[in-house]
Amino acid sequence: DILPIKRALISVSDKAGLIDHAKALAGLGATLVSTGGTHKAIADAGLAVSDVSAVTGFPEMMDGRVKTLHPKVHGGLLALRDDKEHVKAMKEHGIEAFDVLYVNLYPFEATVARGADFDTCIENIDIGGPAMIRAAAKNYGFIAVATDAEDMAEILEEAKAHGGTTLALRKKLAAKAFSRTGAYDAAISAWYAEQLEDKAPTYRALGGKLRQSLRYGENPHQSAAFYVTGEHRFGVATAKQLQGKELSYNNLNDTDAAFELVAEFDPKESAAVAIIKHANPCGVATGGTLLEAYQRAFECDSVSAFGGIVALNGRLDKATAEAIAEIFTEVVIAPEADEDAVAVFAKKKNLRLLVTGGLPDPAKAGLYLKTVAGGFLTQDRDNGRISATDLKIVTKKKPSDAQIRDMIFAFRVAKHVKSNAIIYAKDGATVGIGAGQMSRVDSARVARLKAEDVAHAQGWREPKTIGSVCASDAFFPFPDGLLQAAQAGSTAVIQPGGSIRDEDVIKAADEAELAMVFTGMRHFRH
Ligand code: 93A
Repeated sequence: DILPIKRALISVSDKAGLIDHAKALAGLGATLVSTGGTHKAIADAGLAVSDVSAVTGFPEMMDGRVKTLHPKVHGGLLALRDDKEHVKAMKEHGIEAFDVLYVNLYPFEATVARGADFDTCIENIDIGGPAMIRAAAKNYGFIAVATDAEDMAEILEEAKAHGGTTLALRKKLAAKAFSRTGAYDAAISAWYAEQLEDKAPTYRALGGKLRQSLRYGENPHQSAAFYVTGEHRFGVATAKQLQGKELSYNNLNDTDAAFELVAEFDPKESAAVAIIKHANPCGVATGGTLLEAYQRAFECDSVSAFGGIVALNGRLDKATAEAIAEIFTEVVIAPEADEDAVAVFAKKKNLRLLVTGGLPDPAKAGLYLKTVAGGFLTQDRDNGRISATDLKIVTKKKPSDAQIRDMIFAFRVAKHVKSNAIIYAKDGATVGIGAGQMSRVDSARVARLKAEDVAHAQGWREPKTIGSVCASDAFFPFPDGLLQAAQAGSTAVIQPGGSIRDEDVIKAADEAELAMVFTGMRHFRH
């Protein structure tokens, strides 16, 4: 089943590595046939190559839309050479067989990604390329098909070792070829659906440029796309993906939540790591090395961290990458990554690694959008941040410096947690997070429960909420939520204040011997 390479057809848009591959093919004694641009590149390198128009007897025409769509090409790709009728047809019509097809397609995905206009995207839909790829893949018994430089390298390696390609390799390449054309068509259909529904002009009017048609939205029956506004220099919208599968709508949403959260913490002051699930953090930690911060963030709720998204505010190093790689993680995002850290993830094919070059500025103004039935709401980005000087101590007990540091940390985290948000924190790390409950008391209870579960699972004597601080994204309307925090073991509380029952809440805090501060700023996130 060894098929020698006597004749190869090459038609590639991405010409990286082309000359080396053409040389190697020629070195194996193969005759080369190519389309216009590819032909020129090979001929310029001084190699013998014939033009496909010499094979078809037709010039490339209609701006190159028709160059390889001809029986002399497709007959040579599809003919079953052990079938008498096929062989007869080849002889009759002067069709010569190809043993290798190397095609990479018009860069449709990249054209959409750079925000090209409709007509340019259409012109970048390859027709002849996929037709040849599918023909050769169907006829894997008699031809090897390469859809990228890696495939070509594999073909050459085998041909050098065995004098031709094996059936096993040809089958493997055929399977890959169909998945390539399938993905290509999926990208086209997703982009087209987006255009038809005429959403693009609206989004563009809002200042967005289509970066990517997404496979689907929050759920598979929702179409979705990713637009870039250029509002932030560094962030999810400008991130470079170093590895892993295509990011989904939910990935992007959660990754943004994670990265905007760690950006609250200046890397010059401390390392910060956040682990996110469903847009809420299940652990955030600051201080020490990135590895230590990751371990402490993970410890907050290691069960939920499975399948999470990890954001770092500093350069990803090897040790931290190794710790992250110990469990299944969907996405890792960091401003930068060491080469040996990237290498750690290379084995984790499904893990997506993003680098951004910097952090989004949490203090930057910006626009926030949300649709409602029949309209949309806009508001400023929540870029509010409090510091120690904004705090008003309202209880008899004064918080210590360490408590103030933890309270500011916890309140910054609360800003990134769905309301009602309650955060217990200690030593610069969250130890219990209650998110998205309809009552504040329940959020306080959920946060405590999570901390107790972790303590139980780890075999600790007591939950880490003992001696913690408690942050609430909005005021306590009644003393009950505050008392929950006291029962959980918190000794200091940070909250906006401003309830008509503040007096009752302060009294309850004094009775429970809590220190409490008001921020005067609320961080609802609905
Ligand atoms: O415009 S096409 O759809 N019509 C064709 O007949 C055709 N044949 C090959 N595009 C076609 N190709 C594509 O041209 C290949 O898939 C490849 O991406 C590109 C190579 O063109 P050139 O060799 O002129 O740079």
